[in-house]
Amino acid sequence: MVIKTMKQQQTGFTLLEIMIALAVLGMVLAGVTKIFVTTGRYHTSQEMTMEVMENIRAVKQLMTDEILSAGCNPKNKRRIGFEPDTSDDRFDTDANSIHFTRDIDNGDGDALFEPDGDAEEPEENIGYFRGTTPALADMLNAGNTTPGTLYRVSFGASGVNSQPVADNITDLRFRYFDANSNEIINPTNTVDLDKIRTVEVTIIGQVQNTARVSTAKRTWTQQFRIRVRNI
Ligand SMILES: [Ca+2]
Ligand SMILES: [Ca+2]
Ligand SMILES: [Ca+2]
Repeated sequence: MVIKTMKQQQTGFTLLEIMIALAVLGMVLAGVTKIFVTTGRYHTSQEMTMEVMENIRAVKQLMTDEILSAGCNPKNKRRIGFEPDTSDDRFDTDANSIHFTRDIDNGDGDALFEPDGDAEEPEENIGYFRGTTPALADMLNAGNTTPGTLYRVSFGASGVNSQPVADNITDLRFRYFDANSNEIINPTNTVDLDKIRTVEVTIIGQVQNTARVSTAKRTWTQQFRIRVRNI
């Protein structure tokens, strides 16, 4: 009789049992969902970090290649090198920007190294600066940690062309050193500019994890020195 009663009880679930089972399942699913969301955010943050790092690495390579050939002037027909600009803070050679010329081609469209005595081709007249937009009013000074874009400028016959090369950049700083490793602070004239032998570049990129309650910002710094070959 006792056995029969137990068998009868085992034939189905009571409403209470189903409710408890559903509640437990709900809690388990909530936990699993939370893990997935957390993992997803982790990956997004990792991807952002990788993207910023890759961008800065690419810019470092580009800047190194270009600054290495600053002042390249085999024909020596005119002054070529680091450029002053008294009217526009984006286009001078100081702490927040760099501007240089080099004679590496004649602009005939082939890929040969053909210096022709001038630096009139777009690839021969290059600059870098940082801003929230390419406009002078939105330029960011060295030490201003507002996230901005690093722009590469080329000065050609068709005008000034500012191209974004890296986003989320929270600092860009240039320092200049002469042959004796003495720092040249704010070189304003060609006499000072022609003494530059080494350029130190500091680029800081930011990755902010928006999923976190904390406002802590993670940054990634690249600092490198380029010994100029041609001056
Ligand atoms: Ca400047
Ligand atoms: Ca050529
Ligand atoms: Ca040229």
